[in-house]
Amino acid sequence: MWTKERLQKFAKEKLSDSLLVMVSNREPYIHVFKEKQIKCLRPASGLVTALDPVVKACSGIWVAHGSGNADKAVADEKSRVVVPPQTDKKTPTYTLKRVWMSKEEEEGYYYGFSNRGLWPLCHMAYTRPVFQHSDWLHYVSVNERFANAILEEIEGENAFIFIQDYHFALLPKFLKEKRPDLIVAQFWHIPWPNPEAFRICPYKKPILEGLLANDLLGFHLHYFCDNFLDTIDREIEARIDRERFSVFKDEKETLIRPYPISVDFTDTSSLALSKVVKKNSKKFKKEFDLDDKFVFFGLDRLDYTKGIKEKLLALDRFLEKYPQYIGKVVLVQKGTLSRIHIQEYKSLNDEINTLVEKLNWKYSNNGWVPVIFTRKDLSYEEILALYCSANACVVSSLHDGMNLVSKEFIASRNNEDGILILSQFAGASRELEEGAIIINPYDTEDFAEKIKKAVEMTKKERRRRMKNLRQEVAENNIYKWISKIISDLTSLEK
Ligand code: GDG
Repeated sequence: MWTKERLQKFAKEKLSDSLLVMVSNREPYIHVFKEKQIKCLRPASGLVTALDPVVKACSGIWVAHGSGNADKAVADEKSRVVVPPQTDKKTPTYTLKRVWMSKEEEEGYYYGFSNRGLWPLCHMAYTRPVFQHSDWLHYVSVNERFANAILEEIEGENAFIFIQDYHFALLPKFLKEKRPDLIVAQFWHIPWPNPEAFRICPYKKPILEGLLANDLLGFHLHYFCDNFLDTIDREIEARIDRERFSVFKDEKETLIRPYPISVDFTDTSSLALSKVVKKNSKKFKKEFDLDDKFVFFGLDRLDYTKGIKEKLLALDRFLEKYPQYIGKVVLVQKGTLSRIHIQEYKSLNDEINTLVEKLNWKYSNNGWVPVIFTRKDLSYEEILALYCSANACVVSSLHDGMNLVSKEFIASRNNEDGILILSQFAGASRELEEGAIIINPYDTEDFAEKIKKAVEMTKKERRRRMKNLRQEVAENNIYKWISKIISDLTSLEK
């Protein structure tokens, strides 16, 4: 079984001769002004939880966009800061190097090309991608700036560079042009679409050439790897080696590999047993009046790929068909505000408000309403309290690379009870199909039937399924994910 400790030892051994450089858009520690003081916060992110111990173990460098309002105030003249703030000599630390951006650049690179272009291009949710040339130019220049920041830090040293996500499709090429000796890997956290969908992108060639500068390119699923290889086949002059599962472009090889991401099962499951989570569970049960109800819980960023509208429509159909459940079930849905500068996200927010209002008006009965919708910022302990207070978690994504909510829910169910309703279009459904109730979020009739199935499932059947799911996530945890990548990355060196 992979644990944080085993991973730290493994990473230290494997990466001992080279510097490890992690690259992501979002930073692992953020400095903000709060009541005239500077506070160092850790953004809630599964990825940071997984990668932070590795960078610590290797005393590496993390390069990310400095987005906190006090980030500049604490950084040195080379935009660096040591994290986490050292409390004693024993605490392992590493260097966080911040890359600065103007508002205009952030608008073009992040909100524009990354999230109005690549995000809808890669997710089959029928939201049309927007490609603006000015956004593309910002995307290019920000990728170049990250490359320069990395190169400045690793001057004269051997290094492994591990890049996260679709914000940096060009970065591998910028790095390799100046330092062909570097070992560069990238993980693409979202789906890779089929060639028909990808071919509309006006910048497809530089994107593919950028990605092929990687030595290793990872996706969540084998299926996304296949889509990527098919896209290369269609769009670029390169040789695909199906045996080695790699691409040769100008004699340079890029390995393409599936690595299904996961969660820290042990930490999540023990935190779910803590006093603070129990206290929060009680608080929510009282505040939302959850006692004696069958509670469904949903946790999604407010994103059109997450199928939140479809979830509400299915609940509506369920109550319409089975009115005996009016007053007896409730959906607690947390919607985390996201990318709200983008028009499609604003409109989605409005549509969801209208739907919730409509549903609650239609069925309200003696103070009971079917949907409790909250946008409140919640701590991880509060999220876990909601996972623990629910009878079932509903993940209805229209398309999702993996979906960590489904795995966190499973990890938090120490009582080995609880139901996961999971979209067949979330990457997680490949590993979890044995224990979850699988739905097609577009099929409202069937989705409503599956809600009924969940409410009526026997305890014995629930436990059989949850046991199965817990075994799967415990074994295939986040530390296994990163250890496999490190292992493949270091084997490239030889
Ligand atoms: C992308 C891919 C892939 C949410 N609200 C709060 C909060 N969260 C946390 C959850 C979970 C995470 O955010 C969401 O992760 P997902 O995987 O579900 O979705 P994306 O954000 O779209 O992530 C996805 C992932 O990358 C990793 O590769 O699985 O497919 O789209 O951890 O708990 N956490 C806290 N408060 C909130 O209000 N503390």
